[in-house]
Amino acid sequence: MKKKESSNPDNQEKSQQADEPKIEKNLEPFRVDSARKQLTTDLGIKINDTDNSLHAGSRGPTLLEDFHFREKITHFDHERIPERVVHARGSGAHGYFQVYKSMRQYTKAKFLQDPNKQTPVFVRFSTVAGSRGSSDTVRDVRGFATKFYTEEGIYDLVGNNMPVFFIQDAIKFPDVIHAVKPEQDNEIPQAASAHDTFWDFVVNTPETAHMIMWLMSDRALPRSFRMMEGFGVNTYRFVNEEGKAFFVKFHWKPLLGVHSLVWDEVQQVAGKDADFNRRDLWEAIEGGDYAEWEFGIQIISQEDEFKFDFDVLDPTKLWPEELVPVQRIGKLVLNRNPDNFFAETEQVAFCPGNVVPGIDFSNDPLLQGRLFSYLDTQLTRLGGPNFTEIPINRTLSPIANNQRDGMHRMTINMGKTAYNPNSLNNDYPKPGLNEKEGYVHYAQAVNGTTIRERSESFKDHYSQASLFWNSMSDPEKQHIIKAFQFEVGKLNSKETRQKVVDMFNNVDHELATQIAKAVGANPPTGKPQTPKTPQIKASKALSMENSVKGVKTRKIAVLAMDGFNGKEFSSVKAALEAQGAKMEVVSQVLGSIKSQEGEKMDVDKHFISASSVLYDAVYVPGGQQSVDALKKQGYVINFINQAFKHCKAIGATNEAINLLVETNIENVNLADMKSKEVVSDKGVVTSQTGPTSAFNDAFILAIAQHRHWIREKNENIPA
Ligand code: HDE
Repeated sequence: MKKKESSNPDNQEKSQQADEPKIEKNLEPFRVDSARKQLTTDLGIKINDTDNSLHAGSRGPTLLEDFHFREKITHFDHERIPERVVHARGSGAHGYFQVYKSMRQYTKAKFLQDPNKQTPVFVRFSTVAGSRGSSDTVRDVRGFATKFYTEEGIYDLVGNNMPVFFIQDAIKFPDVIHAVKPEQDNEIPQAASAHDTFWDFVVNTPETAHMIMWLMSDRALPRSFRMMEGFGVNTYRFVNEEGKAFFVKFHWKPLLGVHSLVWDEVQQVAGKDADFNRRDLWEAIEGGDYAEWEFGIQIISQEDEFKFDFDVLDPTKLWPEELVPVQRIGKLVLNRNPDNFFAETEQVAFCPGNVVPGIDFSNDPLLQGRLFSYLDTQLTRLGGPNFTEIPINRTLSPIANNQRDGMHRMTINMGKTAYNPNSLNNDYPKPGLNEKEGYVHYAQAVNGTTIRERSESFKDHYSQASLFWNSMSDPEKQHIIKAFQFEVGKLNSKETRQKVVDMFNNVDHELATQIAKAVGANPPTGKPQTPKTPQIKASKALSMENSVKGVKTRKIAVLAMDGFNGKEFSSVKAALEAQGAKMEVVSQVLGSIKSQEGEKMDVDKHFISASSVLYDAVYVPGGQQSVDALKKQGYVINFINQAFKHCKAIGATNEAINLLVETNIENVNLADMKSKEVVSDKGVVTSQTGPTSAFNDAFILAIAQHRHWIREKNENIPA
């Protein structure tokens, strides 16, 4: 693997251009490298022994005067801060954002004007329900929070990888989170929605229907943070220089496309590598494969507010791209890993209320509540109101105000006055010194009586849930059915199981029927609530099948033992790596293996530590001795069976075709594979005489498909 970006001169150059103006400016003074330094206390006293505390005699009691011991233990005792109440487990990275062309038509936000300008960002991805130490690959929503260090101050876009939310009003947030978190008596289950309290909440809260469809889909099992869409979810406003406002929704579109794992696979990954998504992001950036997204906006003019069959303020509704196209207006690149997880990823604090001039809020009742919650929770988590002084949270813009004191205050404010208006300091810091630059809230006309009531226009809960279902490909539909069957099958309450069936009958009758079949519930009989006639019946943008496909950064396992065909391996490796794929040699033990030509090759992983579920595809080169040895390994047979079951591309050349015969893979044309030159059938690609360019091309194409769902029709693979 290539060295970390920051220590690789080529990449360093890229990143230096990228970071103007630099967040480094903020972080550099705080970075401490202890190389070649003597150990000291926090007060700078040099220390000679940190292994033995001070005793009265070598077998005597420890002495309280040992300040080094006291300081070391005290600091350790207080190392933990409260984990986030939601989104506790996360992974972060630095990078930059650059707009393609000026957006002045819609917004005056300065970071969206100049295509030559790069704005530094820090992004944190997260799961929602699990604790800090939970596994990455669970069925859950993923957070996608971006901090823009703009010249006008901090702008936070705090989004998710699904475009809608469970509830319409923020006041229900504690309810939905209490329901999904582990149950309060025994704190079971960790990081899972498959339990009674969550589904009890769902069946009593019909507005969850649309979001539940997303959660039961493969979107909840991302292959990589780098292959995930992001959505601002809530409706915001853009405001331009003339004061004209537009409703806007935000999108992140990954350049690698949107791709997911499968349920059987994620359950195993959770055990084999709980850091699967975190490691993927870290290693990609370390290796110079920067993570990239395009920034998308959907605009609805204020005049068109009531033109749609959904309320633009309802966060359980998306704006179908066919009705409101996504304009791709810029690019996000993540190119630097943090230096210190705690200082950066753990201490970063996002808030949807952090906006810059040109970006404003709508009356979306979920957004309005969020504006309060983030700052409030961060006061506890980060120990008081001065967390904006923590390096990762500091703005790059100058700060001048009368906020003073509090726990952990770092700033030494000068002068005598800390109030406005004042005469003693000529009223500085002066509000409105430069009228043009101050944040002005959008002048919205507001009218209404105080009332606890949901708007009538928020009451259609099923049309878009059905739209989502109708937009899925057949394999995606099957996965959703299976997800429901798993989750609902875990419920102790038979009554709740029945209610799920009845509720989702309003989304699709066949879906509800299939759920009922597996969970011992009665088939749905209730009459579905008639959804409105939707403006569109299906949206292409919702199905992952229509996403960008490719092999860049895909991980391919090479199964080989002594005597493998080195020429074949080199040919496939060269072809795949030219497309940006990564290959790892997996063999019985670590060290090296020898090719039949007598050359040594390093082994990356051994059978004990590697698993098919950690790779996108598998290749087996020929070489009689190697293939004979592989055939004897149950591990190898299982590896290939699993790759087949999870619909991954499998490549085999020459004698290795005989290894496929020993596995349980079915419904591929093994006879042809043994007799014909190059065969590609349902993602299994073979070549009789070793790899040729035709084999390499076919194998690359098969990997680029991501998965070959057609194989799922056959479920008999024992893996
Ligand atoms: Fe959050 N959310 N949320 N949320 N949220 C938090 O803030 C909250 C919602 C999201 O990587 C908390 O600092 C309420 C929608 C992300 O640090 C907390 C409501 C969306 C992150 C909070 C919502 C999100 C959070 C917990 C309903 C997608 C992690 C820790 C009105 C648009 C940010 C913290 C990170 C974190 C409240 C709903 C995204 C408790 C009240 C909708 C990505 O303040």
